[in-house]
Amino acid sequence: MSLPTGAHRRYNPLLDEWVLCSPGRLRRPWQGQVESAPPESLPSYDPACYLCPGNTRANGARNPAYASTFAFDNDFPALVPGASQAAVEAADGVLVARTVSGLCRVLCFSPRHDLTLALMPPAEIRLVVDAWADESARLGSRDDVAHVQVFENKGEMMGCSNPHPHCQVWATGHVPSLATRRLAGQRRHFEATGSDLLGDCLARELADGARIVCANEHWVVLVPFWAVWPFETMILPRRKVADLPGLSAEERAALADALSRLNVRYDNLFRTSFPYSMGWHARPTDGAEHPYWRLHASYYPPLLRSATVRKFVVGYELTAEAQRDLTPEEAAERLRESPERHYRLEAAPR
Ligand code: H2U
Repeated sequence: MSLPTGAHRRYNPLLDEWVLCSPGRLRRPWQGQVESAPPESLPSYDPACYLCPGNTRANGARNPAYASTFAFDNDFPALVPGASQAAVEAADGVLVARTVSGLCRVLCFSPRHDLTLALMPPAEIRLVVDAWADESARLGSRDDVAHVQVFENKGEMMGCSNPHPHCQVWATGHVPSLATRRLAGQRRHFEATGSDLLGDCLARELADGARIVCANEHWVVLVPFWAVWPFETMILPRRKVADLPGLSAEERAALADALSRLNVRYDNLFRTSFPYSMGWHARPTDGAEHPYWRLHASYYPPLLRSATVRKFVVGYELTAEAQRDLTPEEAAERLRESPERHYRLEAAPR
C-alpha cells in the first residue's frame, strides 16, 4: 500500500478511532520539559522494598523467600469482590453510577530487585508467562469475573511505584470500556468479512514488512499501522488463540523469546531502562464465545526523542484527536535496527 507522504489520518479498526500522522514534524526544536533518567544500577536486594523476598509489605504481611515469581492480593485494591458490598445503580437519565466488584493481584517477576524483563533470560521470562496464564485462568474461571486485565507499569515516568520487577492483574465483574471497544471492533470486522481482524492485519503486515520489529515461529512484534505512541508496539500470536491460558508450551517459550528481544531493543534504543505501560488483551471471561477475538499485547512507551524527552498527550490530542510525528514505519525501522544484545551486558562474555 503506498501511503501519503504528507499529513494524513490513519484508522484504528480495533478502537474505531483515527490518529493524525504528521511526518517530519520531529524536526521542530524542543525547549520543554526534560525528565531525569532512571538510575543505571540498583541493588539485587533492597531491605526497604515492599516486594523483595522476605520483606514486610506496607500492610504488615511478610513476603515468602520466593525464588522465581510471586503473586499476592494487592494490599490496596482498586476493587473488592462483590459479596462484600451491596449492588447499587444510580441513574437519573443522564448521570449514571454503578457498583462494581473485582480482585486485584500483584505479580513479582523475579526475586531480584535489579532486574527487568529486558535483563532477565528467556527461561526466567517463561515463568512470568506461565504466571500470567495461571492468574488469568484462576481469576477468569470465577463466576463473578467477566474480564481479566494483566498490565505492567514500568518506570517512574509511567507512575510505577517501585522498581522491583512486577505487574498487576485486575479482574472485574464487568467488561471495561477499552475491552468493550476492542470487542466491538473485532466483532464488526468478523460480521463484515467472516475472518478475524487481527489475523487479517497480521497477514498484511507480514506481506508488507515495513512495520515488523521482530518475529519468531509463533509470535510477531510490530508497530501498529494506527500506533499513537512514538514507539508503541503490538505482540500478536501467529495462531488465533484467545487468551494466555490457551497458549501451548512452545508458544509460551517463543513468547518469552519475543518479550526478551523486544524489551532489549527498547532499552538499547536510548540506552536507558525503557519506561512503558503494557497490557494483555484477552477475550473477556463473561461466558460468551467471542470467536473473533485474538489475544494481543500492547506496549505504550512515552519516550519520543531520547531517554529524557517524552511525548505529552496534551493540546490537540486531548481536545481533538491523537497525533504522532514519527511515522510507524520510521519507529519500526529504528526498533529493528536496535541491537538484540543489551547494552549493559555488552562487556559480559557471550
Ligand atoms: P505499581 O507500581 O504499578 O503501582 O504497582 C504496585 C502495586 O503494589 C500497587 O497497586 C501494591 C500497590 O497497591 N502494593 C501492595 O499491595 N503492597 C505493598 O506493600 C506495596 C505496594
